[in-house]
Amino acid sequence: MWVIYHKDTLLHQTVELIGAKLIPALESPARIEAILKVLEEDEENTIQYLHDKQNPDNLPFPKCEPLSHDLVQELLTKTHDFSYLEHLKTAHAAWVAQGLVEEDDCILPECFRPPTNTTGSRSEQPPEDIFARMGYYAFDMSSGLSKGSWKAILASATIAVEAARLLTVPTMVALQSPYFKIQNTVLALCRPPGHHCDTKMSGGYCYVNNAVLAVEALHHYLNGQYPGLLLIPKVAILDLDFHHGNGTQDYFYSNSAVLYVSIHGLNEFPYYSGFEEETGRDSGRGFNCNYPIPVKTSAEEYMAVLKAAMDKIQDFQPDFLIVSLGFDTFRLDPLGSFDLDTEDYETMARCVRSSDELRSIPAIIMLEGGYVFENLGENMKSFLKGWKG
Ligand code: SP5
Ligand code: ZN
Repeated sequence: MWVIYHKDTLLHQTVELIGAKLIPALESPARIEAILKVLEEDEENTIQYLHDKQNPDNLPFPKCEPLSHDLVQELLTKTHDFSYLEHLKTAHAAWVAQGLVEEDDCILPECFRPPTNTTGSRSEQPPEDIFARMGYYAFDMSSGLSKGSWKAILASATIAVEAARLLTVPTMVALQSPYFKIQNTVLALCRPPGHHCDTKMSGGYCYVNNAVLAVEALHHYLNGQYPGLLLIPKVAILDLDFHHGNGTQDYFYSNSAVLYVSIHGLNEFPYYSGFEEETGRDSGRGFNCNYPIPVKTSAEEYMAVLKAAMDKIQDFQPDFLIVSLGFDTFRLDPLGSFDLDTEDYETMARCVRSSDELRSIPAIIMLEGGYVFENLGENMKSFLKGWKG
C-alpha cells in the first residue's frame, strides 16, 4: 500500500470543550503516530514521507510532476473562502501579538454568529475584532488553533493533493520506472481531518476539507494530462466515519459528478445534517445518500447497510473512489457508539471491495476521525488486510 505521511501533521495540538470540561483535544498527534508505527512495521507498505526532501530517491514511483506548494495553495483558494484561510493562518499569532494568550496556548471561539441574526450586511461580515473572528469562522468548540495548526492544516491538505496526483500519474511515464508496480490505492494519513469543514467554517476538528481538495486535485491532474479535453471524472465519496460529513455533503450537494454516501450515527454530532431525506439539489438530486444508523449497531447490521451503500456506488460507476475513513465507529471510541471490533474493519474493507468492478476503481483511503489511539494502528491494519483481499 502506498501511504502518504507528513510530519507537520503532528504540529497541531489543541484543547476542546466536551460536556462542560476543557480537555486536551481527543483529536491528537498520537493518533497519527500510532497508525504510522503499525504501517511502518509492515514492509509491504511503501510510505512516502512528504517532508523527506533530502531523500527523494526512495520513491517507488516516478516523480514526473512534483507536487508544488503553489498548487496546494491554488486548490485551497479555489475551494475555500480566502478570508477564512487567512484567518486560519494568522489568528493564533494575532492573539499572541495582542497579549490575549501565550504562544503555547490554544485559542478557541467565544461567540458564534446566530443564524437568526438577519439585521443586515454588517452581521454577515467577519468582525474586525480578532477575538470575535474565531466564532465567525467556526461552528463548534472543537476547532481551536494552536501555534502549529496552520502548518498541520497545510500538510494535511498537501497529503490529499499528493494522493490524487499518485492516482493519476500518467501511465506511460510510470511504466518507464523500474520500481513501478501498478497500485490502485493510496492511503492518505491526513490530520487534521476534513469532512466537517465547509468552505468557510471549521468544526468537529476539521479546518480544511481534504476530500474536497482531493476531488479538485483529481480534476487538475487529469486535465493537465490531456490538455484540450475537459475531463470531469465521476467520483464517489464513501464516508465511513462515525459522524456525518456535513462539509463534504454540502460542497457537492448540487453536483451530479460526485456521489456522496455516508453511514453514520443517527442523531449524533454534527446533529443538523445527515438525514435520509437529504438527497441532493438541482442536478445533484439523487447523488447524495445518507444512512443514519442507531447507537449500538452491531457489526452484522452495519455490514448490511454498507452492502446497500456499495450497491449504490457500483451503480454510479465512478472513475475514482474516496473513502473518508474514521475509526470512531470502534466499540471503545469515546465519540462513537457502534459496536465494531478490530476484525470488523477487515470485513468492512472486503465489502467495499466485494466485486471486480469495485476493486478496479482507483481509490484514496483518507483518514478522518477515530480517537482510541491505542487501537488505531491495529484497526487500520485490519482494514488494509480486508482491502487487499
Ligand atoms: C472528524 C470527527 O470525527 N469529528 C468529530 C467531532 C465530534 N465532536 C463533538 C463530540 C460531542 C460528543 N458528545 C457526545 C454526545 C453523545 N450523544
Ligand atoms: Zn468522526
